[in-house]
Amino acid sequence: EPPTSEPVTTRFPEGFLWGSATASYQVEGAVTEDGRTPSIWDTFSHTPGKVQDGDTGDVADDHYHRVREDVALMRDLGLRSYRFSVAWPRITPHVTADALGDVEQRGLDFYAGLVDELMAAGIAPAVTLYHWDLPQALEDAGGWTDRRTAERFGEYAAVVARALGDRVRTFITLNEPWCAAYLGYAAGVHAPGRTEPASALAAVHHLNLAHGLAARAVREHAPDAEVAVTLNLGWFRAEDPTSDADVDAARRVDGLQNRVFLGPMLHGEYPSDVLEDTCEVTDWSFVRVGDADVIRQPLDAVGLNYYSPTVVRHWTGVGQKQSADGHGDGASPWVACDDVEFLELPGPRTEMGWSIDPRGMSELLLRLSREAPGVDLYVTENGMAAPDVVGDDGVVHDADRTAYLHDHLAAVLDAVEGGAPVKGYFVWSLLDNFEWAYGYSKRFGVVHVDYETQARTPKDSARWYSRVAAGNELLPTA
Ligand code: PNW
Repeated sequence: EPPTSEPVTTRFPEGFLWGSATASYQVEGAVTEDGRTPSIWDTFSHTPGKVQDGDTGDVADDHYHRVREDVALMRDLGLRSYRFSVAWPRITPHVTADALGDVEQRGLDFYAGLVDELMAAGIAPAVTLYHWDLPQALEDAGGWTDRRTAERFGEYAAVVARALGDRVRTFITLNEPWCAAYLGYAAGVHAPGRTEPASALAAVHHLNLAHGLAARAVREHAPDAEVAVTLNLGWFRAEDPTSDADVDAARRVDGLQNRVFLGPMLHGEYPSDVLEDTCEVTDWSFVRVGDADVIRQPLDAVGLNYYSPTVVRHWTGVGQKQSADGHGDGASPWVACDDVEFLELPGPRTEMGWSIDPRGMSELLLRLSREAPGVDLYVTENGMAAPDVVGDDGVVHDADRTAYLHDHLAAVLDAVEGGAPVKGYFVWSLLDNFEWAYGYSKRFGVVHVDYETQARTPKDSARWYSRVAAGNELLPTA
């Protein structure tokens, strides 16, 4: 059984923002419409063997054509915010490493129309500027290993901020740069599918730089909006907290996943232990004088994406190495961590194989509140993949997902109780969608999508979540 904490109060703070989240490539489809050019995910998903069952985002949830219906759905569920991402190749489809190129008005109009629909429905837009769909032309010139990608990203951010900044409450510069860098450039399981550890660290730095440049651009061109970043921080524990070697393993992975972003973004420097741990892989010569000042920008909010806990131990080099991070056979996202083992935890898992432990969510929110005093916090993603259990009534009865959401919302209340300024929660995801390398085989939605008909049907979890949002209070699951 997952450890379920019973919070002191079941009420959320006044004005708590109840939302749901999606990402452009996962839901939009319409990949060749209105001037959009390919992103690295079009290329990757169309490369045989990269995505399960050969699935692509060509159609996805057809959200591009169903925006009105999807906004009405959110309104009917009583959700008060929608976190979506802007597809960069819709906005500047002819960007090159050296020039942003023309702005595609039809792309901007699509997002402006979505924002207007949301506002009319009383739903606050939270816009992610980068959720992994890098224009392919930029990858061809080096992608995130090339600093010009960060420079162009700052210019693109200015375009979006100018166009939407009068109505958008929150701009999120990046979604999960950990995934973009390490899954894309080291493990190769995400686009662009490269397996080059040194490139992954260059990508980390240029994503940090991109964040800083975009944060600055949003501040300038959308002065009334909140500036935020979304990180998937890991909750790492040593298997044996009395073992120095295990504790050191936890320190290393915390450095690679958490502090390599939090350090420069919040404190203006890379942690020296991370630089040392990775010195065999790279000399970090891509970091230039002045970059630290660009990356450390004042932030109004930090978004946490949290799904699962991680327990590590030092690997002695003897026997079969455990790798519960799902990268057992292939290249690892864990650069310079050959001596770290990722343990299979006992207890419940989601359909992704990810262990469930909501304590990580409260711990990470509390950590952020200490490390970033005065900065608001959001849970920008949390949710669970689960197989469909369709009843005779045609409705998905996803009791496991409802329990998962309940226990994680209880963890949010714990964090609030402990002083963390959590201002909102976005369930991942509004809709079943293209789950990256898993294609359509994994369903994260609180609303079911029939991929034949594109019919949307709220699952039990959506009904429950809707009642929680309406009352601003955690409810029992049954
Ligand atoms: C996040 N991992 O992705 C993303 O922001 C979403 O787009 C995605 O659909 C969601 O979580 C569910 O997976 C992740 O391998 C992908 O550790 C992979 C990992 C973590 C997060």
